[in-house]
Amino acid sequence: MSKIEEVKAKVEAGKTKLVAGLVQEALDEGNSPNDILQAMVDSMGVVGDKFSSGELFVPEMLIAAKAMSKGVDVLKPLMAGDSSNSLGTCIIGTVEGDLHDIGKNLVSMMIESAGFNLVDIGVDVPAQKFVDAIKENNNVTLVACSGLLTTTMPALKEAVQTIKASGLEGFKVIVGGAPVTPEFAEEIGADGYAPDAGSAVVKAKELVK
Ligand code: B1M
Repeated sequence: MSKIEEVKAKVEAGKTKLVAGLVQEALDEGNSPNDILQAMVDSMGVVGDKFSSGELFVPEMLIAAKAMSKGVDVLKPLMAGDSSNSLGTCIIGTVEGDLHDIGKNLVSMMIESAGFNLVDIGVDVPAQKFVDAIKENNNVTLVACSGLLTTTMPALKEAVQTIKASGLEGFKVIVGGAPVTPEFAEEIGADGYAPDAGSAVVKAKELVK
């Protein structure tokens, strides 16, 4: 088994203590951070499928997520890019009722690398908290709302509409997460949508330029 396959297997199995070391070994073998990251994202897909089919339960999903986070911590410094913060401040959070944060954290990592000052307001974020964060931070140019559950799509809508109704200006709102579609993003009044962390950066730069 290659190191990258080992990383994948240990994330799936939720081996929290082993993943960071294996990610480092995979890097030492010459694998790129992107390939290792993709392997871990694939693992979460497998975990999700096993959850859907009743093979795994919430605690196993949680521990796999923790294992992946340990691996991402090792990759984060290697994916750092422009630290000038020249693109302004980005407020990011997962919407109310939703505890999923791996996707948000990956989007955060990429957006920060692109040159934004990143303010992560966490998970289960009520709509008004996005507005408060915009008021509390300087030079906010982007607000990013993540949602992973079909049941929290209404919360995504509420977040975007509350932000838009606040009367605050000078920023764009981008949404994303597995159940979100470009049509839904448009329908709820978001300025942009991205299907993954890589395209979130492209869209973020396009929106604030
Ligand atoms: Co949950 N979960 N989960 N879960 N979980 C999913 C999402 C699910 C698809 C699993 C399944 O059934 N196959 C399913 C949702 C079904 C649906 O709504 N259609 C589900 C469910 C049902 C639930 C619970 C309801 C289970 C229960 O309690 N019965 C519960 C809800 C809790 C809550 O939030 N209130 C729950 C709980 C959990 C854990 C807490 C155990 C854990 C999360 C831990 C954590 O995040 N710290 C968990 C996990 C780990 C998953 C899966 C397995 C993995 C999620 C993940 O991290 N993926 C997931 C199955 C799956 O994804 N296939 C599942 C990897 C990550 C990199 O991808 O988050 O999609 P993702 O992010 C991507 C893109 O979506 C996009 O870019 C990211 C990177 O490319 N993106 C954006 C995300 N945000 C973006 C924002 C943007 C742009 C792009 O702009 C702002």
